Amino acid sequence: MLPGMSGTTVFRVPGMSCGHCVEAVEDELSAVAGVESASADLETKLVTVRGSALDDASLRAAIAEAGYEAE
Ligand SMILES: [Cu+2]
Repeated sequence: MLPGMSGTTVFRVPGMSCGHCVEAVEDELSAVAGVESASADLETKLVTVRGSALDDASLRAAIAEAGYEAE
């Protein structure tokens, strides 16, 4: 991996309301290419995605696939 290619992206997903929402979002994001970890926080509604060469559109599409919208 090239230096500088690894990073963190944070999305706000206000529609998450319970643990199942969190799991659904994390599961979909984990399946995206380059994603090393995806962690959603129910209280802050923030989803933190870590990985390499993350593609913003792909991550947003995964969140949409889970049934939610990233702000
Ligand atoms: Cu829920």
